[in-house]
Amino acid sequence: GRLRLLVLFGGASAEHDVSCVTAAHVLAAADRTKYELIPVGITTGGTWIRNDKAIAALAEATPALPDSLEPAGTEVEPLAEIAGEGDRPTVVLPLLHGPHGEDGTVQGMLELANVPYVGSGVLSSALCMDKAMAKIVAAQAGIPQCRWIEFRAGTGETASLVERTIAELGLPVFVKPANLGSSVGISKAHDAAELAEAIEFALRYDEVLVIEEAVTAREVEVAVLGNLFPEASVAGEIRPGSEFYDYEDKYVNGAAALVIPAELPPAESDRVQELATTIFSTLRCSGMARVDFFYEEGGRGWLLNEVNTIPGFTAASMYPKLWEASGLSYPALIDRLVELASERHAIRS
Ligand code: ADP
Ligand code: MG
Ligand code: MG
Ligand code: K
Repeated sequence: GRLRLLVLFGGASAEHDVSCVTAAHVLAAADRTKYELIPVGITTGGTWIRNDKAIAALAEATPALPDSLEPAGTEVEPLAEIAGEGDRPTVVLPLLHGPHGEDGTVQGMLELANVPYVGSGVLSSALCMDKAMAKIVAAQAGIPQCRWIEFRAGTGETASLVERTIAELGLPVFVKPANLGSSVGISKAHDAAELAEAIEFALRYDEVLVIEEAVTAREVEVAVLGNLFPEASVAGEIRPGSEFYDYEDKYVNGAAALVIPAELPPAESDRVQELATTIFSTLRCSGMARVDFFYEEGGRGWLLNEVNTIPGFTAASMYPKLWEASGLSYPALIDRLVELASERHAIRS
C-alpha cells in the first residue's frame, strides 16, 4: 500500500502564508502512486485542521489544487491524526517555518508520537533556530563567523548596550532577535540613534538579541541532504534587491535574484560545500538544511551566517532549486527526504 504522507503546513509564524504556498506545491509534485497525501494545516492560533477539499481533489485523476492551501476543513486532534487508523506506515513532512514549527517543538511532539518525520530532530532544530546558541556551538568547532555579541533583556540599559556594541563591533551592525527567521525583527544600524531603535525593536520579538558587525560580502547558500553522511548541493548566490535580504525581498516583491550555481572559483565551491556538510553535522542536523554563508572576497573568505532546518520549499525557493541544479528533481527530492526520515527513525527506535 501507499505510505501516508502527512504534510504539515501553516503555523503561527510570520511565514504562515509562505508555508501554505509550499504545501500546495508539494501536493502537486509528490508521486501519488507512492503516497497517500494528507494535508494538515495549523492555524495561526495553533488548531490542527485536515484539508478535506485538497484530499478530495487528490483522489481525482487530474487534481485541481489551489496555488495555496488553507488550514480549512475538519478540526483534528494532533496525536490521533498523526497515528491514523490501523497501522498504516506514516511519515510526517513538517513544512513549518520559525517558532512552533522549525524550533524543535513540533519535532518533540513527533518524537513522542514515535513517527518518522522529515528534517532535524529536537536538539538540532532548537539549536539552529537560536542564532546565539548556533554560533556558540559552531565556534567551538572552529567554524569561521563574523564578530558578534549577545544581549539578554534585563541585564543592562539600552544606552550601555549601544556603547558596548560600538566599542566592540563598531558600526554599522545588524541587530537580530535570537529566535526568529524571515528577517523579522532584524535591522541594520548605522549610528548610535539607529542602534538604540534597532535594539528596542528586536526586543519586541525576543528576550535574547544577537548583534553582529555588518559584513560587506556576497551571500552564498548550500543545500545539504542526508543523515550521518550528508551531501552538499552546488552553491547558489542571493543578490538582495535592497540593502539587505529583508522580509519584503524574500516574500513580497521578490526583488532578490538567485544565481545558480554561484560564480565561484572551483576551489572556493569545493571549500564551501565541505564547510556546509561539516556545519550540518556539527549542529546535529538530519534530513535537510540550508547552510547560509557570507563570502568576504579578499578578506576572511567564508563566514557562516546561519543554518535553516526547514528552508523555503516552493518551486522558486533556493533549497529545491539547488538540488535541481545538482541533478535531483523536486519529486525525487521529496522521495529522498521521506527515505531519510524512515532511515533515521529505524535507527533510533
Ligand atoms: P533570518 O533568519 O531572518 O534570515 P539572517 O541572519 O539570515 O536572518 O539575516 C537576514 C539577512 O540580513 C541576511 O540574509 C543578510 O542579507 C542580512 N544580514 C544579516 N546579518 C548580516 C551581517 N552580519 N552582515 C551583513 N548582512 C547581514
Ligand atoms: Mg533564518
Ligand atoms: Mg537568513
Ligand atoms: K535559523
